[in-house]
Amino acid sequence: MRVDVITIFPDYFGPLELSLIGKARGTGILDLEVHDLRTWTSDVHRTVDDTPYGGGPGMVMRPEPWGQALDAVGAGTLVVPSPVGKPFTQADAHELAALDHLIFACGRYEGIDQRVIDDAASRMPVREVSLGDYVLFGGEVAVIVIMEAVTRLLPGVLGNADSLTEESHAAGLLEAPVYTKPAAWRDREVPDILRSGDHGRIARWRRDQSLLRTAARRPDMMASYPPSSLDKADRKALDDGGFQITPPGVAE
Ligand code: JAH
Repeated sequence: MRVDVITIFPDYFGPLELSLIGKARGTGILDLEVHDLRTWTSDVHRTVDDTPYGGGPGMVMRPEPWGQALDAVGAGTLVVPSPVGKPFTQADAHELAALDHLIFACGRYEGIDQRVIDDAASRMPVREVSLGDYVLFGGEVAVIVIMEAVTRLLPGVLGNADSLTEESHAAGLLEAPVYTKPAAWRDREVPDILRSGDHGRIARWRRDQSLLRTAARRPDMMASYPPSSLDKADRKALDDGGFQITPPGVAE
């Protein structure tokens, strides 16, 4: 996979050398280039921002350097982190992991002149994505997050292929808690069931924990979980945990 990152702060991406992303780079799985947007300025001050038309606070990124930068890296799928983007999900990470050229545009200030995104969209797929409902100083940290989510899905990167298949089985619910040795630590014991060797009961316990955690912490996820995916044992776990569930075929 080819990845181009365009930013006014290339130094943000230095730590990627150390991580799994760096390992993927070494193997030829990932060809990553980080570009300084100021490369494509022509004035002595290498200006990347200007005042907003219509007034208002802050500054907006000028279109000319962005246009030249995007022309230089060529066509791919343009990913633009923004607080006004669509929520970025694990499904998006899988879709991006299947592509061979990603271009990440890191905005700063109040954002990038909208014509840059509209012009790019006339030549290539563009995704404006948000990592959550909060505002950062710029897109750099969001790009690092998205790159980590995507590159760990590339064939040959994770190392433990089982982790990815297990993940997809549990899709739509939070994972159960995990434990390792020692069996007792600071008077706290690992649940007996996990040490029983009874794989059937362990799977049931983990399923119950997933359901109860999701219902308690992520009512939004629980509400969109297909009721047809809840069997008798699932419903009992939720009911025993004090969570209200609508039986199948009963309208609200
Ligand atoms: C802020 C450009 N949803 C996380 C997120 C992503 C990007 C930005 N903020 C939050 C951002 C200022 C300028 C991008």
